[in-house]
Amino acid sequence: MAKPTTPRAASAKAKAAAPAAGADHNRPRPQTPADYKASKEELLEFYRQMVLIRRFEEKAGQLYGLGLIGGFCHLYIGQEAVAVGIQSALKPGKDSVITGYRDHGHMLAYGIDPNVIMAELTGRGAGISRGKGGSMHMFSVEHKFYGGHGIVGAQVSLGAGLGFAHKYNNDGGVCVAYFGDGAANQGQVYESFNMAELWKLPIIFVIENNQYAMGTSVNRASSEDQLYRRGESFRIPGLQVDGMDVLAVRGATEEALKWVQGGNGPILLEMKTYRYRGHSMSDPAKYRSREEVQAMRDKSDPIEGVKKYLIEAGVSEDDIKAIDQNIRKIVAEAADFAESSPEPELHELYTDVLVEQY
Ligand SMILES: Cc1ncc(C[n+]2csc(CCOP(=O)(O)OP(=O)(O)O)c2C)c(N)n1
Ligand SMILES: [Mg+2]
Repeated sequence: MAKPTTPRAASAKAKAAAPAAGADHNRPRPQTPADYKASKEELLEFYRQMVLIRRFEEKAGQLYGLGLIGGFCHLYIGQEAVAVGIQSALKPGKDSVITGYRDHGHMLAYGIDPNVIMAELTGRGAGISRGKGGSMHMFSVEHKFYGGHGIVGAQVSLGAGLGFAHKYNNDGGVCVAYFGDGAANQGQVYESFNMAELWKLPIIFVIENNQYAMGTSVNRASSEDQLYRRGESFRIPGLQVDGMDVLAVRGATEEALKWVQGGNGPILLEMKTYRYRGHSMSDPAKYRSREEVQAMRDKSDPIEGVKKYLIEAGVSEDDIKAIDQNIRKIVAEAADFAESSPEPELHELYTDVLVEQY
């Protein structure tokens, strides 16, 4: 079994890719980002959002076990700092986001109501996709959140389209297209890279490198496992970031936004992160040891990391506990709502399946 490197060991917070051999050394490069300097209030908000994602996902896992959630369900536990750090730098209603099927955490980080996300998971009419999308197919046009996609890598091409729309409409927005380390080996990703750079589209490609694609470690599946270099042959610069540290994530996002908004075209962020749970709810867990997962939890947990920052900023343990209790209440209410609200009516079977826009 190939042993993945830990996010912290692999990068000193963030590093920029060296230009590839033979590259044009005169062209500008993004700066190596610094960690974001958060105020106490911002740290509290990061903590609140990350704990919300963690507790929400734990509850979703429980509801799945009880048979209340059907179909697929991919939990985001361990990766919270990525969505929270990036979303915090975006302009709500202006910038757009698209991701794969591991999408609940992204929606929560976007401030979408936990009740309607949980109700979608349980297939209820009050769910964000009216109970017909489920875990992998959630959207909120209002929040410019464009899903939720089950085809590995497909969202990257769709994201390039969103980037194109921002440019075409000259609306000043930026698209963030998330995908996994496994998706990084899909062909359409590179077709999208080519067009995005050629047309200087305002898009940030974010690889959430959680070290595994289902049961295959990135080192086993990738000839170039330093994924932040993957855009270089298209002249897309890359940054590798400690995705377990929300301040490193936010700092890199600031740099990426500066790059894209400066008219330089796309940029690639590789977030080194880790998922604690199985790929989906059925996972034989034979491809890594318990010790590996435990070591990551002990050394690099993103929530414990923010807690440390909070304590350094003078926030008391009691204040932190009060946030934890409040989040437990919000999640319990979301679960109650999701269990008690009705399933969609039969006559709704064919409604809202296709949105026609001309
Ligand atoms: C085109 C396509 N091929 C294969 C699958 C099956 N599949 C679903 S998830 C997955 C692994 C993807 O891993 P990664 O991109 O690292 O994302 P992660 O699950 O780690 O978030 C695969 C192979 C799929 N859904 N779509
Ligand atoms: Mg992965």
